[in-house]
This record gives sequence, structure tokens and C-alpha cells, in this order.
Amino acid sequence: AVLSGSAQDLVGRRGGSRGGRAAAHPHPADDGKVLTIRVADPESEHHGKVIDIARRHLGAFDVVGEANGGRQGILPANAPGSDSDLPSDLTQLTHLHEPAVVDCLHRRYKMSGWKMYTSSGPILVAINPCKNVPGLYDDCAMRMYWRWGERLANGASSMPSSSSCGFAPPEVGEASPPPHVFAVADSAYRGMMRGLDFSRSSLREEKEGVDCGQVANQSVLVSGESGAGKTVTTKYLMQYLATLSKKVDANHATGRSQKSSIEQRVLQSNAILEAFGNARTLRNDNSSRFGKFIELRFSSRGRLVGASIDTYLLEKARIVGHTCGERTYHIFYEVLAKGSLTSGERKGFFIDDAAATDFAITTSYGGKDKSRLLHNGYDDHAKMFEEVRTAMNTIGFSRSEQMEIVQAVCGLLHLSNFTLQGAFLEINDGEECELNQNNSSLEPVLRLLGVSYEALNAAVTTVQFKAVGELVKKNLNASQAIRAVQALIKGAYDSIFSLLVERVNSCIVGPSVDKEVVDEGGAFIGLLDIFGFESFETNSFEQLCINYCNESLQQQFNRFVFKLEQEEYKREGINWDMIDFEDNQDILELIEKKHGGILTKLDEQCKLGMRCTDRTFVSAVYNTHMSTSKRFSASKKQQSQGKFSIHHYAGVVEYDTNGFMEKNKDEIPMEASELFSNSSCIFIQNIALNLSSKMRGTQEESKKNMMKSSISRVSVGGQFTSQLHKLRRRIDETHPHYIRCLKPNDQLQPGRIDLNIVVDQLRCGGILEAIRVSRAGFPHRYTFDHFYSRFGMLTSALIPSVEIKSSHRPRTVGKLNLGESPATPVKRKAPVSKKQRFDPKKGCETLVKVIAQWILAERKKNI
Ligand code: AOV
Ligand code: MG
Repeated sequence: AVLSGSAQDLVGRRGGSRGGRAAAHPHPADDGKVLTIRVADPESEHHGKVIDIARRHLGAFDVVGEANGGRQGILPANAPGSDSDLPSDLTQLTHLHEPAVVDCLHRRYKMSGWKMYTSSGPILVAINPCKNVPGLYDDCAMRMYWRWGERLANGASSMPSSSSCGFAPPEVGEASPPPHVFAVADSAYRGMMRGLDFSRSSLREEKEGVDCGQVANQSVLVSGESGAGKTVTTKYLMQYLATLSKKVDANHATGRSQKSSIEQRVLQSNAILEAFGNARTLRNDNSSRFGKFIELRFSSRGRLVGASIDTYLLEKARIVGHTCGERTYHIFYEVLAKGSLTSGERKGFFIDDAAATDFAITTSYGGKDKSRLLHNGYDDHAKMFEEVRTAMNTIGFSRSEQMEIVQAVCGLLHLSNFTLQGAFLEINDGEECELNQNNSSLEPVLRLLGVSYEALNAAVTTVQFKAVGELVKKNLNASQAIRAVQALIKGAYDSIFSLLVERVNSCIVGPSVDKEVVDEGGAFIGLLDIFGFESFETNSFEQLCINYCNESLQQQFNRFVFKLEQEEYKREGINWDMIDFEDNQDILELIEKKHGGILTKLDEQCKLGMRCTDRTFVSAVYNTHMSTSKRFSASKKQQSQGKFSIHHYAGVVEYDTNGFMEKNKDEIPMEASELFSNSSCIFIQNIALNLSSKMRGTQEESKKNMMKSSISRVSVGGQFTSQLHKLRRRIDETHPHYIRCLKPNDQLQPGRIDLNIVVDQLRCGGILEAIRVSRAGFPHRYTFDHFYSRFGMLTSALIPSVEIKSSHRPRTVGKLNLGESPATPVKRKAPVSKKQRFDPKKGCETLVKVIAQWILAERKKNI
């Protein structure tokens, strides 16, 4: 059936109506049926009817989906075929658009857990299987990828045998390994080794600069929504790389004298960070509440010699409150779980008979923890604690160090109970208060934190501030005192987390001899496990930071993908005119610009002091950006509520500026630092030191100058911006690999895929953006063989003076292969003698060139 005519024809109406004209073009498909319908006005009433008719009358027409930028539409379908014919790389789809991408991912995911992985050019798309898939990550699978990597490196092109293990990927026989997190890890590792070889070779001096292929440092950037599988993926990456490293070790028989190998220590670091930085949320039972970049350092021989971890934006608010059904950080439940500590230890930490329900921290400050079905064992806190202890032992924490950490955690648990009713006694008509000496948590707090009653009472019931150049003390009332306690707990926990990261780093950095190995010519592979783009009903300062981070990474990603595209065209000899690609620099400037950026404005307002509020901040932002940035908007209604919208690459997000100033300042009461610095416990003193290190200048200076009522810190926004710049610079030094994790449904139920959720994530994860970049170039990709089989018969029409020898099938020569030379304009009548035997391959190559020229010409017209 060939569909032609206008939308009116199709819906049985004629003339008179507005819009809705449709043009259907015959398009040669494998089955010779119509593949495209172009509708002039997709919003028109006729459009939906056209779709209905296409459905009803064109059963054989493969309508791949309706989502097209949120509108309904019919797009060209890819050739129908069995699921096993689906490409493992999305960019190999002949027609590259959103519905085709979703359709392909959906069909692959349905087939088996194995096909949860699909490539999209340089990106690995990983859909969370939400269950363990047997054999997917075992030793055998690792060996397979390792052998694949070796073979590819040696130029072989057949799949190694999989008969010896249960691992049987469906793509056996393919020329490249099936997409998998191990394939990415392997490619990063091989890339690093190639880069190291290259830097050693004399070639380096001959060439100007070093291009992507030769950069030794690599990075794997894993992103996705909460629950999409980033952390699990990062762990598998680490596991694979650590295993490779051991292999190198075995090959070279260097031997190790340490009790626990560096690989073990690096892998075990996860357990510690997760205990202190992960929590149960409504979306994920083991949600990481911080971002992390782990640099695995390798020697020039490819042996793992050390690692370092950078963390970003630990969610502090969770320590003093969380919504129903969620929890605070795992470690609090772990130390309280029966069986975690001996009864002597429990007594010592004043948690003898205590349970999670006895502390404000672990009960969401009054909010009831709604029971929800938990999977994956994140409720077996005693077992989790045992894993943390094992990890601490492996990494090298002494027993007394471990006990000091537990002591501090228990101290904070008890301290949180000061926020319950009756902890403060009001004196003097509610204007002043003091700690209630009968409070059952008082004694435990004093003992566990090693502080005196007087110091503690002063720290939580008074505040110091500047008045006429002098530091003045003011008494707090009970509700202010409760807020002071919360600030104390937040500051202390944040410092505990920082101290642990520091300590872990000191244990995994590797012995000095290994550092020398790196200095002598090693390289690193960086693994980034970072929060994906967020857009909730109410978005606050945290979302602005997270989305800012995603914008920045997206820009880096776009530039990389665009560069790769161009390199491919160059390789294939395509006459490629640089097409201007609009990237998101303007959004980044809107947020971070030194003069007038939203975060800069926020800092300015924070520095101005008491006169400034969230309202004055948002007014300053309106004044600066309202008429100047097309990425910024605020309706009258939004303005009355102190809100604004940013038009991010992933969609429009509305931000509520309520609380921005406080969150950005994130002040720690000076009293907190003073209190802890006088503690009798070394670890608590370290907390005070850590708090001080976060302020500008030293605490002593602040006191001397009597300038500040609280420790003046670099703002959270400012700190994050510089961390992000540092991260970008670090990634820019590497050859990046991308993994986009997707969750199939919000409940993380195995076997169920909700396409709306998948489409949203494809948009937010920049996968469609990457495809847009591809589409800005040549979006249709055929192997030469495939192209010839479909369009070969047209060569005689386009180039009439040549004959077709149809029985001949050319070999596959790669995607849209245009030969070595750049495309040249082809005259309709090619000067080929009639007697000359037709070379079908040449004829078809000419046709490809004609089409490439035509596409470029058409695109120029459209631009
Ligand atoms: P996230 O890191 O992306 O969320 P996780 O890596 O914690 O998500 O994954 C969430 C859950 O999905 C895990 O606890 C596993 O149960 C399951 N899962 C993920 N990947 C796999 C896999 N490859 N195989 C089997 N199960 C998997 V967050 O940190 O919340 O942004 O903040
Ligand atoms: Mg995570």
C-alpha cells in the first residue's frame, strides 16, 4: 500500500479547515510500503485522525511510536525484523528518532536481562534489571570481556568461546563485544594502556598535540536518576578494573607484601562511604546522598597502585529530618541494630536497650517511618555493620579508631534527643532557656562527646554576634536552642563524613613506592557516580546545584560527541560543513557567571548580611535576567511567590527560592567548633578542626577580629562551583566514556517497563540530546552492504549510463562509506563509456555521495 495525499484526503474532508495538511511520501522500504507521513501542522485536529487512519488501514505500516517532542506524530519506521535483529547500538538504527530509540530499548530489555545494555554511539545505556541476572557479572563474564579486549587489541574479530561457562551473550559471532559495563571498563583500560604506550613511543614527538585516541587518562561518567543503578554500575566498573589489575600482577609475578591488596582496599572503600553517605529514600533503599569521583591510579604496566575519592554535596538536611518512608544515613541504624556491637560496647555507648525508635535522628523528628517493603537486604543492619567493620579492618582503620567513630555516632544520636520536648527548661518568660539536667540523653552526650555541661549548655543556648565592633553573647529561647542543636548535629556529621573520606583516601592512596610508579608514567581512570538531573514539584537550592552540575557535564558531553561525529565524517571522507550546534553555554552563564550569575547574586546577597533575604535575592535575579536571558523566565504569579524557571537542556524547571540564602550560607555556629575543640576525645577534636578548616581564615582570627557571629565559610554554591570546575578540568584531561543508567519503573520492580518514565530519562540523561547532535550531522546510517541491497537498483536511474550487475553484492565497507576521497559533485550523466563494465560498488558509492551532497544542500536550505 502506498499512502499519498493530504491530511484532508486521509480524513475524508476537503478544503476549508485550518492547517493539518499532510504530505505522505512513498519511501522505499524493505517491504516496499510507505514509511513517511509528514504533517504540516502536527497540532491540528486532522493530525490525530491521520494517525488513527494510519493505524487502522496500514496494519503493515510499522508505526514505531507516538512520542515526538511530546507531540503525537508518525515517524519513519525502521525496517521490521525479529527482536534478535535489533541493533545493539542505537546509532545503527536507520531512522534515528525518539520513538525508534524507545522501541529498540524496550524490545531489547524485554528479551532478557542480558540485553539491558545497549550502546548509543559512545554511550552505554543501562536499564536497571532490578534483580540479579545470573552470570551477568561473574568471573566468567569478566574473563570473556578481558579476552575480547585482548583480541580486539590484537586485531582479531571473533567472539571468544563461551562454552566453558554459563555466560552466553546473544551477540556471539559479532565483530565487537556486546554492550556491557565490563566492555566499557575494558575499553577504558585498553585506552589507557594504548595512551601509555603512545606516550612512550617516539610518535608522540612527531605528532602535534595528542588526540582523543592517545590520551592515557580515562574517565567513565555514570549518571541517571535516583535508583537507576549508578552506584551498582560504578561498583562493577571498579571490580572489573581491580580484577584486571590483579591479572597484570599475576602476569608479572611481582607479589605483594601488604596484608590486604590495594585492589581489596579500594573496593572496600565503597562499604564505608555507603554506610555514612547512603540512606533509604522513597526511590531507592540504598540511595547515595552525595556525588563521588574516584580516581583509580595505575602504574605504567597497568597495575592498580592507588586511588583517591572526591565527594560532592552530602545531603545534610537528611540528618535532622526526612519524609515519611525515608530514613537518615544507614550508619545510625547499623550501630543500633542488635548484634552489631557486644553488650559491653552497647553499654559503653549508652545504647544498652535502645532501638532506632528511641532517637530523634532515626525517627525523622517525630514523623512516623511508614513501613514499606524493602528489597536487597538493606534492612539487615547488623549484617551491613559487619560489612563496614570488615571494610574498616581491610582498609586499615585501627580498632580504637573504629570505636571512636561509633562513639561519635552514638553521641549524635543522643544529642538529637535534645530536640525533643522537655530537653530545655524555659527561664525568664521564654526568652532564655537552659539544658534540662534531668534529660536522660544529657549524661550520654557529655560522656560520648567528652564535653562539660557548661560548655554544652553555652553552645546550644547562647549565640555570639557582633555589635558595635564587639562580640556580644545573647541567650536563645527553647525553639532557637533546638535549631542550634540541629545545626550542631548537621555540622558535626558533615565533618565526620569528610574525615572518613580523608581517612579512606589516606589508606588507598597507596604506599609511596607506588606513587613513584605513577609519577614515572602511570595514568588514572576516573569513575564518576553523580546525581542525575532533578525536577520535582518543588525544587530548591539543592536541585539548582544538581542541575547546574548536569548542565556542565552535558556541555562537556555534547562537545565530545560532536567532536567524535566530525572525526567519523572525516574518516569516511564526507564533505562536512561545520554546522553550528547550539550548546548550553548560555544556561551555564546564567547560573555561574562571575558578574550577575544566579549563584554569584546569591553570594553577593549572603555577604550583605541581615538586610538581605530570599526576597531581595530573587528580586536582584529578576532585575538581571528577566529581559536578557531566554533561558530564564518568571511569570507574574511566580514573581509574587519568589520563584523562577530555568529552561534547562532537559526541560523547564521551576525553582522556589525560599531558603536559598540559609542553605547557601550554611553557617556553623562558632560555639560548635569551640565546644568540640575542647573535647577530651581525639576524634571529636578532629571534628572541630575539620569545621575550622571549612571557614575562611582560622577560628582564632575570627575571634580576634570579633567580626563574625558564626564561622564564615565559603558559600555552598561557591564551593560547589569550584569543585565542579575542578571536576570538569579533570575530565577534560581524560578520554571520557559515558554510561547512562535508566530505571524501568519507579517502583524498581523487575520485568516491568514504563515507557513514559524511560522517555523522560532519555531526555534528561542527554541521550536524545546526543542523538540530536548526530542528527545535526548525518542521522541515517547504513552499512554499505545494507545500503546497496536497498537502493542499488536506483543507481541506474540516477546514473543512467551505467549498468547494474545485480547479482554482485559488495562487501560491507562500513557506515555510509564514501571512500577515501572527499565527496565531489556528481553530474547526472557520468562520463562512463557504454562499453565499460559497471562496477556496482562504485555506482553505489557514487549514489551515496549524491545523497550526502543532497542532505547537506537540504540542510543548508533549512538552516
Ligand atoms: P543509583 O545509585 O542510581 O541511585 P543504585 O545503583 O543504588 O541506584 O541501584 C538501585 C537498586 O537497583 C540497587 O540497590 C539494586 O537493587 C538495583 N540494581 C541496580 N543496578 C543493578 C544491576 N546491574 N543488577 C541488578 N540490580 C541492580 V541514587 O544513589 O538513589 O541516585 O541517589
Ligand atoms: Mg547511588
